[in-house]
Amino acid sequence: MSYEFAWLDYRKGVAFRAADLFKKIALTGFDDATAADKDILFSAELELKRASRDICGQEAVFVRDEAVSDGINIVFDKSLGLPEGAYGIEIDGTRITVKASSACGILYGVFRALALIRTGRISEKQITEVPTSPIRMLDHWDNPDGSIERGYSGKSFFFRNDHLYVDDRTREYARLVASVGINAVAINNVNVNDIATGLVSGYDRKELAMIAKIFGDYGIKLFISLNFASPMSLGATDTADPLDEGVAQWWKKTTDDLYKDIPRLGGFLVKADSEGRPGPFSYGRTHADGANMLARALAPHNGLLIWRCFVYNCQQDWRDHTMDRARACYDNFIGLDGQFDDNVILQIKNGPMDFQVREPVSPLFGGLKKTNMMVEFQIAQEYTGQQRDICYLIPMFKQVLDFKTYNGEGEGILCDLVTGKGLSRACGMVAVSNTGDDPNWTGHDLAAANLYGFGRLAFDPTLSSEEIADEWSRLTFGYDDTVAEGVSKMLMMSWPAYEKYTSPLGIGWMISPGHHYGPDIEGYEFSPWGTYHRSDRNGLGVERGKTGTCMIDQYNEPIRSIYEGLDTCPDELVLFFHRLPYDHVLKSGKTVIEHIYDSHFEGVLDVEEMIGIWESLKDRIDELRYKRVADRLQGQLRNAKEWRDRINTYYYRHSGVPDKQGRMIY
Ligand code: GCV
Repeated sequence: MSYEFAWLDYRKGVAFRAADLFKKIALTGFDDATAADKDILFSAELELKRASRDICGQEAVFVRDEAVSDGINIVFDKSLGLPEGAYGIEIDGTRITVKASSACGILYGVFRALALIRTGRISEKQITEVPTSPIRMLDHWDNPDGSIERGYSGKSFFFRNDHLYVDDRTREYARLVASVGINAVAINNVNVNDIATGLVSGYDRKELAMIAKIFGDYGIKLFISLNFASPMSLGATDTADPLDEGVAQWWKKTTDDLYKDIPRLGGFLVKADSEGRPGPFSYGRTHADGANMLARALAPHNGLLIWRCFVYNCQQDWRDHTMDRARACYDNFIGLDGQFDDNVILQIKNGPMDFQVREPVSPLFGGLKKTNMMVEFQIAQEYTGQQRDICYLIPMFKQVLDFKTYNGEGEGILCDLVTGKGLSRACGMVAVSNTGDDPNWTGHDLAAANLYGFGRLAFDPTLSSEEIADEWSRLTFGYDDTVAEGVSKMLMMSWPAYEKYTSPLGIGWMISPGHHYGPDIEGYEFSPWGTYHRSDRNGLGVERGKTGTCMIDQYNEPIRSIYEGLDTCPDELVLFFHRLPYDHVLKSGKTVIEHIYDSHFEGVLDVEEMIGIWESLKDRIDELRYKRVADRLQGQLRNAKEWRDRINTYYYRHSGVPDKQGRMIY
């Protein structure tokens, strides 16, 4: 499948005085670099070549180790002491200087300088950027047969017909994600089935090494998702017990062999004891036992073991109101705090449930004090419109990152905890990727803003959602204020719109089972998955306070009291934490039922407004992309109306309360 260049299409965008800038490019310190650094520096050089050609139609003239007064200076100098990945950019008339002490810093600085040129921001004189998260990662849920679990942008470009696949697109992908600072990528699904199990032990090793090399050229470390029961599944042992000497030996040898071929491998990612995957529970062992055994195999190679905390009982009895899936992540891991080795990182989903349009922050972040943590977001829009509906998730991620956990070390802002502020911990941010082999990478053209935005945010969480939207729009659609304003407005209204027309007030789910697109209010209500809303004629919601499952007690004070109190719990989460009657008056002054009706009518109006904005940009956007987005917007409108009418009708029939405004409810 052919591919487009997304936000890296240098033919788009106006460059002020660009031709002058590209007259001469001086590379300093490149020749003294190590071999690994040289590979990354070479990618930066290629980028400048490409930009010169595409932005101003001229071949770049490079000089070595001399400063130019008109043009671009790239200075690789370890003695500057800038941290890994950090860079400085100085702009002075017709001279731009990019400086860094690491090869990645040079690469990121070059990408940034080019973005500044293309967005016309070269009036900013001096910039120094230090990446906030040590690890900025994408997890792909790609399967060897080419399918992608929760993939909405075509097939995998890593796998095809049960084999790894390497072509131009592999490099183009690395370039794309490195341009926003991504430095770690897991290429295979965390549900590791059949053939994928063999990836650690030799299957398609040549191709795996090729991918790792291409990633390495862009400063990206390759991670492999593994099957906890690999030695058993591959017939080498008759157990996967993490405390069994034979099992540990198998992992050690397997890991040593892997590093012989792929010396810069990042490490492993593991989903264990979750949704049918094997794990230490089968042997009466803890998740610390399981993680540490693997971490010890990786430690001699400086590898990292990323262990997911998405562990819950998916065989729940819906009749049992005492069990609460929202408690599971905390309950399963809090007792293990301090028991994990230094090279283990716990990967915790942003919310206690599963990537819903609105969830509180997982209480585990504020509970763990002695454990490395990463926050896991999902930019694949599994529950948020599947890249058919627009849902710009950066504002949600920012709310999560800004959350104060009050973990006993001051406010314990989540962003600080996962970026290791003040501590030298292994930690960071990860997103489940939203890419596939569709020409535009993300199915919906506007979904690329989430890919771009996640990388930018992981690098610099102080950026605002609006800034990221504006920057992405200008880089993608060209330098046009009207387009940037319109597209940014659409993006900024999209998450609230999606929340309005889907499940109300933080309760989540109500999504079609299995594929998770479109409404099915009782689809999961009598299922074993633990995702209930328990609506009846009296009200709806799960009581998670003191009179219910006590999940609220997992939070630290003062959050616990805020969520417990009906007068303090924020409206948008009130049905996540409490069971309420339809006539309960929210802080907004509306009753629950009024809120349900109003928000659903508003959500559809918001989609109509987005369509209007897009139509107003028709002559400013190329035909192909204009039409692709226009078509998807019509689909989004149909979806929003379906949700509105089903939800409103369901709650009208359950509550018997008519709509005050007499709008059409069926
Ligand atoms: C990879 C959700 C998804 C699953 C996914 C799982 C996970 O339950 O529906 O497809 O499996 O999350 O994060 O492991």
